[in-house]
Amino acid sequence: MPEQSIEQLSINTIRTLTVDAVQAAQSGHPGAPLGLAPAAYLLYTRIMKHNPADPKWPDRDRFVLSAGHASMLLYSCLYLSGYDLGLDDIKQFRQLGSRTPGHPENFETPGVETTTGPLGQGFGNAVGMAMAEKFLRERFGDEACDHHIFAICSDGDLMEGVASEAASIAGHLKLGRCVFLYDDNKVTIDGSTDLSFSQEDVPKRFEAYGWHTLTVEDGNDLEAIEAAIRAGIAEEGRPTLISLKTVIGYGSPRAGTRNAHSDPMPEEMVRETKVALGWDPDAQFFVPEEVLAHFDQHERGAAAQKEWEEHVERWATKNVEAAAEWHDAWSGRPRAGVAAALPVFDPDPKGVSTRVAGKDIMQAFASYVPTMIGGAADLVHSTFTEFKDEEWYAPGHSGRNISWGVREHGMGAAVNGLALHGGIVKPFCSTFFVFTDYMRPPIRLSALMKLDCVWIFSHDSVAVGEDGPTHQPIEHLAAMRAIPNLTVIRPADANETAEAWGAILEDLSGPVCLVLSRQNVPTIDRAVLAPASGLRRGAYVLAEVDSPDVVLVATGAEVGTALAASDILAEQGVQARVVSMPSWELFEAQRPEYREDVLPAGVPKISVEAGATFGWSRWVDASIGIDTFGASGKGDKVLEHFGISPTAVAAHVQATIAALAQL
Ligand SMILES: Cc1ncc(C[n+]2csc(CCOP(=O)(O)OP(=O)(O)O)c2C)c(N)n1
Ligand SMILES: [Mg+2]
Repeated sequence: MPEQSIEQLSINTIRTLTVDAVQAAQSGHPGAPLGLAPAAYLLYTRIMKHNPADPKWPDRDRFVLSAGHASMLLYSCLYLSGYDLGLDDIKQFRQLGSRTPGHPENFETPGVETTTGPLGQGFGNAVGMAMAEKFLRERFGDEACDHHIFAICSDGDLMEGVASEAASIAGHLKLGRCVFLYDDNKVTIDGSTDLSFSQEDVPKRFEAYGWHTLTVEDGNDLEAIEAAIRAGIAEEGRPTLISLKTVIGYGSPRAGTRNAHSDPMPEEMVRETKVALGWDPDAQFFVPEEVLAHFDQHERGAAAQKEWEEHVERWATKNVEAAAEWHDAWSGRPRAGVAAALPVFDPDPKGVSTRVAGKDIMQAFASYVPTMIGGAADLVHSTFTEFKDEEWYAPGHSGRNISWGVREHGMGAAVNGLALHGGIVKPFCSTFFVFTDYMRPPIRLSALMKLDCVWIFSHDSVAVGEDGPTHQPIEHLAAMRAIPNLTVIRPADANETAEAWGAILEDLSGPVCLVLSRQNVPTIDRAVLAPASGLRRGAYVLAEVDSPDVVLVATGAEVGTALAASDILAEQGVQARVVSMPSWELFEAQRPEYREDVLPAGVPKISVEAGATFGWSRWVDASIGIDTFGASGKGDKVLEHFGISPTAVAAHVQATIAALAQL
């Protein structure tokens, strides 16, 4: 091998490992890692505070590779830094069951902070992480929390709207701990960015968001890159975006072209690339000894962590109460006794909407989760997801109530970042249920990553009323239930809402989608009917009869409708058991005997839900629902129009029993 500086040798090791891994897999994305290797080398060896021996210590710097397709850049750096990832893992790149999957997965690979790949999401995650860092630093002090969020994002990341939303709120909040590198290589999959991204001046756009922007003209200029990153770190009052001009596929014959992005190279081209990088063309997965020694971060990382541990210990002895709270925060759980603090609502036929009940419940548990933060996408006066008497999360001071602005997609990605960071217990956000459409990508990723996010939605059916079909969810329950790992809960009344929160805080891990009504629903008399604690089993017999002719299975507001329909049916000589089924997922997790008890075979079962009937055939024989778009009008009139009223349900049930008997 020709002489190279140790820096250059290290950078070229990242590059050649990438080329060999992609070659072995015959798939992957070598282009970005070839261009970005110098920047990543600097971050991992000179800039970031990180410890390969303990990838989870709280005060580490976070690194997000938003352009997740460049995963080999990250895997190479983690391996070379000394994380628990070996050369054999690199050789298994993209193979089934390996710890080096196609895109980075935070649950597969030590040192990967977040799952990335859907462009723009990582950017939003990184902003959320910076929000978490700021909250914790301002609450506990910089002896406990004092770190940075570094991210690499690509052209595709910055074309996606979600990154714009997240950048806008990051600018507003003056998140000075963000230092993002924009891989300005002017190429995306289909060709030059001139095809679709020619007029936009990215730095100017970010300046307009309130960011500090810098440009580095040469992605191989280590001094210039390091100086820019350090200038970003020094800028405490604004997030920093560094436009780093790189060459996609650097070193390969395809450098600078679209083909460099992901196409596997012919063998001869691989050899040419290695020669251009000063490598032996016959060497595969070659890692020079001196690079391993130079790149290894155990010593530096252990020293950084030790320094922090000493700080935090000193701080904890002086601040016993805050230290206990800090400990709770990182446990991810509420303080003991939260269940007893939850309110019990008196029976009331007029009742209260589950969103308003939710407001009272949140105040009751607020002090048990002092680092729970969240808010709404400009709808807090409708969804009521705020902690009363707590301050806003603002540039100078991080209160617990976040005004996300009208940015559902960015909000979702940032909430994932809050959860990924740690220290924030059960972060949440809210909007109208119909706008899950604007948030599906982050909700899906929260489920993939099993993050403890609480996704709260109000205005959960056509009962929204006058705002009409654009605002009336129809297929949304079905869409949320279709996401694996996501627990969807639609409580029937105020007490089920309290139980839902109890389950979220005490029992459940992973994301929860809490679906609440706009309209009042009767608060069920639990002295007469079954207790609301049945919610924790997903479905339970709410109103029993001697010998059921039919079982009505309802969710949310329609539980009240089903109860009223069962009274009408009783007068007509039909005995209807009413089952409240707030959560399919929780019910699914019960023993088969319990499920059989609640939904017995041999008795006709009919679902009642003001939404698409899609999927209900899994549980019932027939469904009463709404399989068209809604209509504008008074909420109760619209419900009636769609057959969701006690009389209409009773008539429908009679007809269904008759039809089923014919079969
Ligand atoms: C939301 C989303 N849409 C599409 C893709 C597929 N995709 C992967 S990379 C990419 C664009 C590549 O361009 P760039 O982001 O500039 O990365 P580079 O080619 O420079 O590495 C696309 C469209 C994706 N991963 N996520
Ligand atoms: Mg690009």
